[in-house]
Amino acid sequence: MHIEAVAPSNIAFLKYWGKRDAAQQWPANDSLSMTLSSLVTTTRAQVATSDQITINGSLVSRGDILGNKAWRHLDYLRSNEGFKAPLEISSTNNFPHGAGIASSASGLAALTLAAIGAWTGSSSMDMLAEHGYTRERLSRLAHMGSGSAGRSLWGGFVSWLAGARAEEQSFTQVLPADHWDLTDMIVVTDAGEKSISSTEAHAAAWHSPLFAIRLSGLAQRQEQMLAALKARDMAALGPLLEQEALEMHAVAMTGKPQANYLNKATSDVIAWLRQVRSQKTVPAYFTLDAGPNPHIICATDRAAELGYLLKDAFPHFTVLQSQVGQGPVVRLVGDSPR
Ligand code: 2P0
Repeated sequence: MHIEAVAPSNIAFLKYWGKRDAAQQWPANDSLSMTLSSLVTTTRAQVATSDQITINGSLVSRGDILGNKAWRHLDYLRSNEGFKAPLEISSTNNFPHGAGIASSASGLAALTLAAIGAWTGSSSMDMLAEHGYTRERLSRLAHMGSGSAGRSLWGGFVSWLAGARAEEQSFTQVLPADHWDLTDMIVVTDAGEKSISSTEAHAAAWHSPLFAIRLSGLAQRQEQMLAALKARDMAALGPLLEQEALEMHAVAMTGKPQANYLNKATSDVIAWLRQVRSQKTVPAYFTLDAGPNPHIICATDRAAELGYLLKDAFPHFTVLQSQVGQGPVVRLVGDSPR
């Protein structure tokens, strides 16, 4: 029998960009995200005679680009939590890896849950909590693998607070999934690997002359964004989402080294969306992850119409669609091959 964890990806409305302390994964600022319902990583773990990690059907080793983060995190979890047993782990994403769709968030969250689940014999979130692994504690562990993974432990709208010291950072759900029925339509302009990893770009941000300016305005934006979310006010939330995404990319583009994640199609989709809005067709706004694929946020009751318009304007791009997710699930599964 295996422990299976299904963990969601998330899209940041307020971005985690820059670390105060890389060793402790202490972010430069608070961030705020929407958990995604349909972009998930499914990871199975089982106690075995030696460690093994399979990602999307391929065995990965410590030296592989694809496997490196997972191995480092497995090593970290084992030494930090004091477990000894080797684990056989296999993981699959239902969306393209490395396309700026935060596969590290869902991937490292699912790995944390599956590994701790297998070591403690816990086949649900409740059983994990009974073994002392509360959602908060699991968030802190997952975030050591990838910062944004800490937010993927929660459903709905999720806050990662930086705190005054690294030990004081915390993850919480600020609003539940059913608070506001939003849809994220991800226009996949390029599903390839990104040229510079987020981890490198977090360090490069400190060298951007725009970074200090960005940090000085974030508390106010955070307050406004939370108010817009609480009020379910798209006209207030939308411009904040776009300003935040463009500002993060302005910092990325002016860091050292520069991180240019956007492509021509990104600009085309953004220009098209502005036009859609100016014609008062659908109130929808974009945000961006560390990649070229615009995430278009709208009320779910307008998503079908937006999808139709998108298909008409960009017939060659895949559009991934997701609503607000409930958070991860942990369960016991049989040994059938995957
Ligand atoms: C976020 N991103 O808040 C921001 C916005 C991308 C754009 O967190 O070094 O993969 O593993 O902690 O979490 C991507 O960075 O970086 C990210 P590490 P991570 O979602």
